[in-house]
Amino acid sequence: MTKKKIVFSGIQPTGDLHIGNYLGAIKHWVADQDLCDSIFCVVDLHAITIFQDPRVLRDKIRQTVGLLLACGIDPNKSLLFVQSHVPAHSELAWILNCVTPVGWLERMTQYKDKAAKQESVSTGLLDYPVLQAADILLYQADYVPVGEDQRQHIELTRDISLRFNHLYGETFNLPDGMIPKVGAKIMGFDEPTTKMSKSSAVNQNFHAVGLLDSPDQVWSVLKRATTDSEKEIVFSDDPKKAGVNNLLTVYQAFTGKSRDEIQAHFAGQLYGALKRQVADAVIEALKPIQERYNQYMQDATALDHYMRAAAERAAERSAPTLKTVKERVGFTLLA
Ligand code: AQP
Repeated sequence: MTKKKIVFSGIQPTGDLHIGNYLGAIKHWVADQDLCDSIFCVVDLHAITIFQDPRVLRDKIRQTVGLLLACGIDPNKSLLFVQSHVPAHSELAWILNCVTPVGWLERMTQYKDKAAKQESVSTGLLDYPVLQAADILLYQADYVPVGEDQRQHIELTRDISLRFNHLYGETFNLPDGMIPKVGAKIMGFDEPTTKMSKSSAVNQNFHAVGLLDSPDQVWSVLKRATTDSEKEIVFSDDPKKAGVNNLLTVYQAFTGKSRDEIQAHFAGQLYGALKRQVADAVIEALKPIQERYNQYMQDATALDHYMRAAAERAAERSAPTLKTVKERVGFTLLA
């Protein structure tokens, strides 16, 4: 029997997960669980690269674990754990810091975008992709399923892997990013030329649809979605049609229908009808997720128990790679 490919991906507990996170990443994590040896992580160490209110963060970490389970991550098939519960991530990140030139990090577009919005930029924000590389390389992942925004970070992980291997001998795998064909970059409904993001959703009330939003909330966002002054309902790369294109992309990703089928269906309809049907498709997809989420969150003890067991499994799995790395760089290991 051929060995299953190792898949690793993470998500930040920085706010309410939205349909962009779902369509760009989570949905594919769920779909590939049977085929792959999957490892998923709630990356709370990444979250604090920008200040988080500790009480809110604590809740969001639990909520994110509950939501991922509710979306269909199956603990019997995949390993889902919280990053700060496994110290090996921080340890490997430090070692990788020492082989990563600062210039590589200063070039990252996500760093530049996020730094531009901060009064004071933490060293952690600059270092974010090195911690991400540590997450991935610690498990010798073959594939990293992510949205389009993470493409550059995966390239950097490969560069760090190559550099470490060059300096210290073959140690890490070279992981590949897996970016979906549909839904890799869902845009904000208020500003369809900007990526939908949790942090923007906090200040702008029709930016995103959250996975826990009620049908009324979903409709209140979608009915205000920015479109254009034309009438044509078509997929288009024209920035002027970005709003309509985004609505159609969300519809396509949730219904699984083809582009041709969708364009034929909406031909001659008005934008109001498009928005209503997109909202209905979203509401229908979110309903079972929300029902399962409410069940998971009712039993806090079971969730804690799950998180502890998962952290132990992750620590066990990551230990051999960390040990090899320490040996390679010349640390003295105690027997
Ligand atoms: N708009 C999006 N469309 C498609 N995929 C997306 N992802 C994020 N936004 C979109 C993918 O979701 C996964 C988890 O993302 P993350 O939480 O680790 O961080 P992020 O990319 O920084 O997400 P946000 O929502 O924009 O969070 P904040 O505002 O806190 O920075 C990743 O695979 C990502 O590609």
